[in-house]
This record gives sequence, structure tokens and C-alpha cells, in this order.
Amino acid sequence: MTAATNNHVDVVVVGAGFGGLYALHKFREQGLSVRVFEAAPEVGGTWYFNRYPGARCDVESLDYCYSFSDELQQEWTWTEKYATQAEILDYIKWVADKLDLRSGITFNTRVSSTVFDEDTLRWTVATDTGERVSARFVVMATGPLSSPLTPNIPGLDTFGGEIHHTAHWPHEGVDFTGKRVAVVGTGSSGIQSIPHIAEQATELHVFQRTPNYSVPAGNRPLTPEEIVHAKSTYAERRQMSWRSGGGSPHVAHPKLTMEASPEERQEAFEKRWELGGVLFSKTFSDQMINLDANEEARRFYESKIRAVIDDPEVADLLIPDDHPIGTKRICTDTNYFQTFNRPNVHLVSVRRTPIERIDETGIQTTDAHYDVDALVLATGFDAMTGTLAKIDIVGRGGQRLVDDWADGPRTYLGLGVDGFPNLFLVSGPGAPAVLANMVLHAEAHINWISEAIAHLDEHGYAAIEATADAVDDWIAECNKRAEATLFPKANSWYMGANVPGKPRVFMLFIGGFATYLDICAEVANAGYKGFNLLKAP
Ligand code: N01
Repeated sequence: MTAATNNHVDVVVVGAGFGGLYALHKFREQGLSVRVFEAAPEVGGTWYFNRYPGARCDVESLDYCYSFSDELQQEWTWTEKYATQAEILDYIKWVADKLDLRSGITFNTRVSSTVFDEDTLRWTVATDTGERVSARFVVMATGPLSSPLTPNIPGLDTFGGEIHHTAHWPHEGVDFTGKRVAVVGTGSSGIQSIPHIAEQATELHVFQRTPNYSVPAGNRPLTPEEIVHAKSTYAERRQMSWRSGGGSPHVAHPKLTMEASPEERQEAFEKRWELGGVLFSKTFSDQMINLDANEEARRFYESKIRAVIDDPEVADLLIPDDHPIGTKRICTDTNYFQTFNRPNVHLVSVRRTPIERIDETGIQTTDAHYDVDALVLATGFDAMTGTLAKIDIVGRGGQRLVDDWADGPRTYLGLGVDGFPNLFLVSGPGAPAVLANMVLHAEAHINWISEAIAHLDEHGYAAIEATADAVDDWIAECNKRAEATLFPKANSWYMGANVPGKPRVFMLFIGGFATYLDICAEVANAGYKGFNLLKAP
């Protein structure tokens, strides 16, 4: 039996993105038998699917890559400060080939259920192709943003033109030349794709419900000197990232916002503005907990954005007024706001004039009909829990994860769930996940899981299971930390607020990446405090 047909293994990993690929490599090195199932025909996860024009990462390329192998770090050379989706996908494919990972992956196969057997302490994993695999451990590397949302707009299915979701972009690309286009949604995906679509389309109507904060990427090619420097100092760069709040080698200004003089504040904001993108929300360490501090950042932001938009009324519409800056993920753009200076681009505020329906020829709002040939949905994801909810995960006594999480996800450290022994989550709810550099975050989770499995094996245990008390305490801790910040003030996908009917809870651990890693290490060092270790029956 080859690795990819074996139906009795130590570990099943679901997903072959950054997390799943490293899991396969790490567990193999540990001597475990592993099967990886991937719904796509290729590795890459989110970077395989999200190939809309302009798609780039909002973490610097030198940091958004594997750290576990210095050989990989030294051999691969990034070309730009922020990598395109295509370059990241090339990198992931290169790693998969170099580490011979494809032989362990079953592609075009979606895991449909996984059911725990209390007698054998094993999981039976079933797929949509009819495979059944018995595994001791199941590792859900399914990604926090992997279930795209299509809005429930009446008449969407009657539209006569082409419809594309940014998260399911055609591989051959889309040519909008000569077309009238509508984009619905102005989150990261919309904000990155709109400038590119605007260059092709004859007319572009952008349907914005909530304006978003977006900071220019300041993207540029990396110079040979920068690359040499980065490669020769990678160890320090990574060390800083592991000890940081967000998994990147940047630290906040040493003073609190209001302690800094106005000149120091301005200088600090300017410096972060130059760095570009999402880290603007971490210029000062109190920016996300103190409304006055946040307001300083917001005012700086507003002046920058107003300066590049020609029409003050359009600027009024594009500048958020309903949530503190950073409480929704700050977008990272290239010429987004300048795009609204183009004569062929028109902003429609769906707040002022809601969409009533879509018909064969376009979009009808409360005050006008917009005739379009193509419709782009940049309408986001059922984040953090959406993909897990699509898999029928059945634990002890027939308990289903979806039922257990009906009032919001419940995990211990974002890694384990009571009632679901030997089921591990990667970068899921209850962890910093999307608040950190997702590549390092996935590495940290897989390393922790790998050590936990080694611990079980060394000490003659068959399984590990979070206790209900540990889960309750962890959720209380996550909530307490979130409530001490400004994050709950926004209707964000962090809060589940973008999905009708989803429980409104902050789904992440907000205490910082390094703090989180310390907690996970302490739990392990204390003999897996908060977990029950189970002997074979
Ligand atoms: O999705 P979103 P996204 N009518 O949920 C609007 C990561 N990411 O795909 O805010 C009208 O942010 C919705 O409006 P509102 C990153 O973590 C990273 O853009 O709900 N509008 C919103 O404007 C990011 O945060 C990168 O009022 C409707 C938009 O659709 C996350 O993925 C790039 C609507 C959805 O925005 C998600 O980003 C891309 C309706 N019925 C993504 N329904 C980078 O690394 C929804 N909307 C740079």
C-alpha cells in the first residue's frame, strides 16, 4: 500500500495549505503514518483559490514563509516586499516538491465526516469520494477563511451576465475589457481587486456597504542588498517574530500614544505608514484598547486618505465612521482610494441606497438601476468556523461539533475540544490565528501537536482530550481579554457579525502571539495541564 492509499494511519490531516503541508512533513519526520486530504487539485489552500486580480499577502514576504528549515529560507528568494498570490503559490508548490509532500496528499477529495469510536479511541474519516480511513489523530488544517460567502440578494441567480466570487476566481483569469462591471464588497479582497478591474472595465460601479480602513502597501521590488541582509540575519528576524505580538519582526513604539509628544506621534505614525498595511494598527501598544489613542491613529489616517481623493463627498463615503481603526482587519492596498478619481469608477453607498434585488441586466438599488455585464462578489467568508461546520465531526456519545458550538466556538487554546479526543485544530477559534502571521502560527500549532503526540507515545497514553473546565476557562479568558479591547465595537468577521444568525462572539485569542505561545508551552511543560491523557481501553 502506498502512503496515499493506506486506510489505517496514525494521522489524517485535512487541508494542504501552509498548515497541512508542514503537518505532513513534521509528522512524517516523527515516524508517523499520515494521510492528507485536500479538496483542491493542488496544494496551497487559500493561495490556490484566492487568485483574483491584485491578490497579495498583507504580511511581508520575508516573514510570510516557513521558518522551520533554514535551507528553505536561504534557497527561496522573494521578489517583492509583499508577494503576489502567484508567487506565494509558486513558493508553496516548490516546498511541496522539495520535501516530497505530494505523495502523501489525496487531492480533489473533501473530508465529509469524522466519527470518534470510544471503544478503540480512533477516528473514522470519510470523504466525498467514498474513502474511509481509520486514524488515531485528526488534524484540521482547514483554514480560517476557506468558506466563501455568497450574499443572499434576491434575484442573484437571475443575473444574465458573468458572476465571479473573489475566492473562486477562474484560473484562466477574467478579461473585463469593454465591460460594465459591478463589485459588491469592500473588504480586503474588494479593495485589492477594484484598482485592477477599474483599469480594464469601461464602467465600474463599486457597491460599498461599510467603508473600510485601508493602508497603502508601499509595495516595491526587494533590492539585492535587502535580500542578502535578510538571509544573513534570518535567525534574528525570526526570533523577533516569535516574541512579537503578531508574528512579524516589528515592535510598537515604546511610549503609549498620549505619552508621546505630538511630534513623536506623527513620526511614529509616518514610520508605520511607510511600512505599509495592517501593522498600522500596532503603531502604539494601546491603540486597540484606548479609544483616545485609537482616535489619534484614526485622525492621522483620515488626513492621509483625504489627501489622495479628489472629490470630498466621495472621501466622506470612503472614510469609516462606525468603528475604531483596526477593529476590523485593516486592508492593504495599492492605489485603492486613487481609483475613485477615475472617471469610469463610481461609488454606490449601499448604506444610503440599499440593494433591493439583482435582475437579468444588473443591480437595482432603492434609487437607481445599474446595468452591468459582469458582477464580482467580494463578499467574504464564513470565517473561523464555516469550514469545520461543513464536516460532520462526531465525538464522544454521538456529540456533534456544530451542536457543541451552537453558541460560538469552544476550544482549549484553540487546539483541542472536550468530547473530541485526539482531534486537533490548526489556527482555529480560540487561538490568535489571523491576528498573527499565519505561517509561523501554523508552524507553532503543528510543533505543539507533534510534541503532544510524542509525549503520549513516550508515556504509554493513547489519547489526549481537553477537559470541559479547561475549555470553559479558556473561553472566559479569551472573552475577558477581548472585552478589554476595542475589537467588540466593530461588526467584523472576527465577531461572526458578517454571517446572518451567527453567534456574536469574538472568536480569537487577543493576548498576542508570544504570550499565547508561552501559555501553550506552559500547558505542555506542566504535563498537558487542562487535558486528560487517556490509556488505551
Ligand atoms: O471579506 P470581508 P474579504 N451587500 O468580509 C460586503 C483576508 N484577506 O474577502 O462590511 C453588500 O472583509 C461586506 O460589507 P459589510 C483578510 O483577513 C487577506 O474582503 O458586511 N455588501 C464587506 O465589505 C480579510 O479580512 C488578504 O457591511 C456585502 C465585504 O462584502 C479576510 O480575508 C486579501 C454584502 C466582505 O469583506 C476577508 O476579506 C484578501 C451584501 N449582501 C482577504 N455581503 C490579504 O492578505 C457582504 N458584503 C491582503
